[in-house]
Amino acid sequence: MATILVTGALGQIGAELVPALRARHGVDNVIATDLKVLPPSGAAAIAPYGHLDCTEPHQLHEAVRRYDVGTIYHLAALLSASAEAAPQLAWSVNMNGLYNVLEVARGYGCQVFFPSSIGAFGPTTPRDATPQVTVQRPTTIYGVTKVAGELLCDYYASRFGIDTRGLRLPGLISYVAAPGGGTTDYAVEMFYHAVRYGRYTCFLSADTRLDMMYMPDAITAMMDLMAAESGRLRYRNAYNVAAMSVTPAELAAAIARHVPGFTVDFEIDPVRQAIADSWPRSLDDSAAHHDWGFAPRYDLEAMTTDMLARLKTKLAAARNR
Ligand code: NAD
Ligand code: AKB
Repeated sequence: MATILVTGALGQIGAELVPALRARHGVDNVIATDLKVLPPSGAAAIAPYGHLDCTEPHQLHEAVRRYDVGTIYHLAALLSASAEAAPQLAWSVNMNGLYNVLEVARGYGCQVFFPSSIGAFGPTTPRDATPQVTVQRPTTIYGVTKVAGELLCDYYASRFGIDTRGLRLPGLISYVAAPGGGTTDYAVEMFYHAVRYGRYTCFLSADTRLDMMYMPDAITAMMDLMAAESGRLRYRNAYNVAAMSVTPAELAAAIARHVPGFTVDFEIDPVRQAIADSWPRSLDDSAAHHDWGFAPRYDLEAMTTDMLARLKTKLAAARNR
């Protein structure tokens, strides 16, 4: 088979997508790449691994040629809060990086996965049961790059016949790798602080409602979308997907049912609160259910139970090392 290349593979999603792809397609058929240069022992642990800066077209071209790549999962990007702190860099990585990926895909006929986000919507979007097709006027640089990315992927599909596919992902909750500078990071931080300290100071207000998903469901969704029969996909770029719509107060209550005495207080970060307030509270993901069988397994309670159990095991193992 032609191999799979993952950009931004050392991030929150890549840390779990790469092992899942390798389990399905074979270790040597999945090339992990990232901007980060790893020491030889680190690179060997996740081999095949290579340094790749997606803003450098020749590096992408060389990797795709050398490894006979047929599919690219393009994860490299700056997330919403990091992007707002460095808008010019965010444009360069998120837009030029995607453009370079699409151009190399055009040259070599690769299939491309592009992760869009709830950040592709803005304050004028209907905030509840946000439709698949609706107003997209985001007010963050992250959102601007996500909408432009969706459109660019659509363009490469219709103009050049490139098999581009995408998801509008909600905030992802996971325990393997830390999140990388997003607005929904509070949800992951809350779990770590609950296990370590029994208390957490949240940077979003108690009633800020956003969609979330547990990472195993996100990984399954990405792989299922990429394997779906092409003719069934009415919306290539990108499908709304969600699993639970929660507030910090509701997440704290769910954790407290397992961690007695857990408390949360609030110190609002105005930048991230403004970003969250411009995003939908819940997405309508019926098109994903209908077109390619999207079916998340984890609701708030199931995710919380699994997340706490795995995090406790992970942190205990780290302590005993
Ligand atoms: P992350 O920040 O954890 O990881 C991104 C990775 O990209 C990092 O390892 C970083 O080193 C790498 N990177 C940065 N600049 C690069 C460059 N120039 N070339 C190559 N690599 C570079 O992000 P993530 O959470 O894994 O998200 C991956 C993708 O999914 C992003 O496009 C993000 O917008 C999208 N997404 C994530 C979430 C979420 O909650 N995690 C939600 C919606 C969408
Ligand atoms: C972020 O908060 O930036 C991401 C996202 C929802 O796109 N987690």
